[in-house]
Amino acid sequence: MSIIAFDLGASSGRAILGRLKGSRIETEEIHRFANGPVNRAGHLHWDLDHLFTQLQLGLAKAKALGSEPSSLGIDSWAVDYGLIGNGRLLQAPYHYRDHRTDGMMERVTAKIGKSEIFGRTGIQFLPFNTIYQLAAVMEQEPELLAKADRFLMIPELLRYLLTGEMISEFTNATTTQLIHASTRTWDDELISRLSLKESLFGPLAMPGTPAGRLTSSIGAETGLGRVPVFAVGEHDTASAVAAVPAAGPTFAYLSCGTWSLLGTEVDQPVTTRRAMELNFTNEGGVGGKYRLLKNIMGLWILQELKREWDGKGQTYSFAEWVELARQAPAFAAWIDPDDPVFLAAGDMTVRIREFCVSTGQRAPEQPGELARCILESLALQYRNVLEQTEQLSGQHYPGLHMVGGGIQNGLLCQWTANALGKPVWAGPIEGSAIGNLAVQWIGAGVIRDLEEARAIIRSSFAIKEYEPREVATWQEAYSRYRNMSRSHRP
Ligand code: ADP
Ligand code: LRH
Repeated sequence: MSIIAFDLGASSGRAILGRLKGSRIETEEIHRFANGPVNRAGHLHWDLDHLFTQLQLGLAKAKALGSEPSSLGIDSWAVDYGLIGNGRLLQAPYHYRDHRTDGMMERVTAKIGKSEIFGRTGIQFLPFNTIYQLAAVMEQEPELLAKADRFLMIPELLRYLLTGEMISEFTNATTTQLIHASTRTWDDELISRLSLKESLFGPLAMPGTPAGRLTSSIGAETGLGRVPVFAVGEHDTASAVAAVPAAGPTFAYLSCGTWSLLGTEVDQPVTTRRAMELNFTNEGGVGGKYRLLKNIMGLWILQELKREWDGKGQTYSFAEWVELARQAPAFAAWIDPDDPVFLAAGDMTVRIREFCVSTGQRAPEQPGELARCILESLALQYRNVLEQTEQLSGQHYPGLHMVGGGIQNGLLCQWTANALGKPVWAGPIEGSAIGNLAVQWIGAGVIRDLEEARAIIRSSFAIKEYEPREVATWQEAYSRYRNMSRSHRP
């Protein structure tokens, strides 16, 4: 019996068919498609129609393969949402990198202090958190909020189109920065202090709960019938963390895709002053856990560099970019990948060069030099954030689990091991989709719990170990990187 995971990343989406054979998971990628922002009247949006069409195509492919899925689940990137009025989507969802939120976080936190927001929600301050997006709508498009009667996040919107039911999901909801960290439900006080309607925010389903069935029309169109749909860890990072093949409760992970999410799993949120100063987050996890982690800008910078050079007619695949980086001189220049200058879409070459010049470094010029600068900087920043995770959790991690599409970049995995002076265990690549499948099986009672799911994942997928090399050289590089990034930050 198969089940389907739809995993929608910021750069690509996929449908993965999963089967559990004894205590072994088998997966088959049946559909993959490109995803990205669309520019409409000067604003960045997501094309929900495109995503929905791709979901339907995925279902059709499952049927064509003779599969009769017993359930499906959808996960996607966090924070983005749509507003529903009279059952209809009022506007294409905005992309979290759209500029309409510029300055909104500062405005909201001037009214409700940062310590209060963090104390209540435990969520990191990112300028695109839903709370600041909604504050922007309130200022810029109040008529839209007046018409809205329901708020749904991306997987929930798609689930609604598939099933006709509007159900919010806990892990993704935490990324709005509107969920109370200890009650694990909408923070009505915070919501009303923002002058938002409490009625917009519906009841929350926990990962692994049934959330409707395909409507009869979609069931008939696809020929699959009224397949049950689960609420899974609908935040892709929650699904990715669920799939980390760790053997015990104490582990560190890096979910490596468009973003790099590095941290650990905890039983209770860490909402100390230090956690706030380091801008860590406590996002809701699968199995009642919290994900204590930090966002690192990640391979987004390389994706945008690639897109820019593609546009200039110099087209390289990711594998070629990695090769170019390998051949470029080592430790020539670094960026602080988390500098806000790298957040927005657009040309990265000039921003990287300007960053290097402003920090007294020689600016990289050639594609390989630029790629090397990004990848070395990411590896060094991973060490920095792993040390911060250890500080906050009081735990020591013997190595780092890496999951996600970014682990296809073996050079980055090796450099991460070198920078940490610890081994990296890379796998599985499709972490989010596998976590999505696992939560459906837990919901169906086929897998007992998260611990059993991780044991099954551990024995089902190849995990590649990278032993640290050139540790002394990287240690010295790390000291210089820290001085560079410390002196740059205000
Ligand atoms: P998301 O789910 O956020 O869209 P993925 O997990 O699919 O992201 O990871 C995408 C990243 O994986 C790309 O930015 C790229 O850097 C990296 N990547 C993909 N394919 C390869 C490859 N063949 N070699 C090296 N890196 C790759
Ligand atoms: C990764 C991710 C991350 C969020 C960002 C918006 O795909 O979900 O966890 O912070 O996208």
